[in-house]
Amino acid sequence: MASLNPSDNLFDRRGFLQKSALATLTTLLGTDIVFADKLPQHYLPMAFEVDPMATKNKGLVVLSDKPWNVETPAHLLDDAITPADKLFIRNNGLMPEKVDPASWTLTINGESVKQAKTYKLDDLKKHFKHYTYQLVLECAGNGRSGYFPKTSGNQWTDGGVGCAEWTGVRLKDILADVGLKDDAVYIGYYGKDVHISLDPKKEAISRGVPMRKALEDETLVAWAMNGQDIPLVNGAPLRLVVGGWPASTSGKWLHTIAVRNKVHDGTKMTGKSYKVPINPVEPGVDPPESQFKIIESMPVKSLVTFPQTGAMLTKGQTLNLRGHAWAGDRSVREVAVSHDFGATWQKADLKPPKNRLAWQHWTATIKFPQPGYYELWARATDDAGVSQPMVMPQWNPEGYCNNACHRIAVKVGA
Ligand SMILES: Nc1nc2c(c(=O)[nH]1)N[C@H]1C(S)=C(S)[C@@H](COP(=O)(O)O)O[C@H]1N2
Ligand SMILES: [Mo]
Repeated sequence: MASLNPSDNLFDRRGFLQKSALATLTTLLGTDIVFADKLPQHYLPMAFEVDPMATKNKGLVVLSDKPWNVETPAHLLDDAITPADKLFIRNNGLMPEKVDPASWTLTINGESVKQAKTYKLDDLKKHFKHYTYQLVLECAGNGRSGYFPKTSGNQWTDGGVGCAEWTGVRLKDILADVGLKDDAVYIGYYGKDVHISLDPKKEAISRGVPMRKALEDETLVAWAMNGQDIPLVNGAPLRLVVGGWPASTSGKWLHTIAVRNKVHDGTKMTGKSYKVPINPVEPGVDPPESQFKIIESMPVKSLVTFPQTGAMLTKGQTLNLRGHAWAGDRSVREVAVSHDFGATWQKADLKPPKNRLAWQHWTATIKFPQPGYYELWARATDDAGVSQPMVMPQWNPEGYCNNACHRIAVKVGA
């Protein structure tokens, strides 16, 4: 719909939209930008960045097909619990074509086990107590497309996240049964997928977490998702589920867990993968490897899942806006929404999580003062008082952890 001439000088000296530019935008939009005077510096309404009014009825979006990476548009994440057909897919290599649960085994080995031990999948189910938790999985690269300058990797928008209900046994129960040495520092997983080059000596990915996270109650070795077998793409028949941390730590097609006496050094634990600079860098600056640290708990974030961006509302209609919020290892204390580019905020009604590390649902009722174009923003604050940034957060060379406020665009008819 709206298109702008890139040579147009839209902003004045101070970075605010020029009056003349505003007139052009209004013509292109076909309606008034109601809170145009509240637009932050250098802020271009969404309608001119992407085309929010044209995304209606779009399904899941394939970001790459080899390896397979698929994201879920925000409005398709409206369910309280993400159903299997709406959970994003992030593969680093080529997934196994088929798996056999009857012969599947899990081996626990590594420098820091007293003795390696192998369990059949059935034995895991028989020997250990079962637990079910709702756990948020979010790819650390979710939101990458929002970084400028652009960083390489899959250009996730908002949909590399979901919260399903996982059933399995606690990793800590298995590790206690195996017996650990005092020098255990980290765990590392190994999965049955293969490197994209088909070189059997290379792994697609082999990441892990420190013992303190591995031993949490909610860290599961799971065989079921939403009460059914895990879908093959999401790691059947067995996967690790580590809620609140980069989902890259939740190993799929899991066959081995190594208990390490040092930080796990598998594929994508080294180099700059899943790491951010220790000290904040100027956008575009890529410091040496020694200046990076591993991402642990993910930052506070939220999504507007209803309505869909592009919704057309009638004059006088009140809108029941809703979505989810999550905060890595923390919980969410408050969600606020704005319909005037962040000039004023209204507190949303926020539910507690079903269990630790589950996402929380929120709703808010919006009344619009007059017809025109609006953007609706949501902003979550975690239990430590940390909120989502309204614009791009700290830029980093690999484009991780973009937790800027999600916003949708709506029009209210005259
Ligand atoms: N074995 C294996 N486990 C893996 C991956 C992978 O490619 N292979 N991808 C990781 C990454 S980067 C993410 S974000 C999540 C994605 O889980 P999903 O595809 O079930 O949504 O799985 C993680 N576990
Ligand atoms: Mo990921």
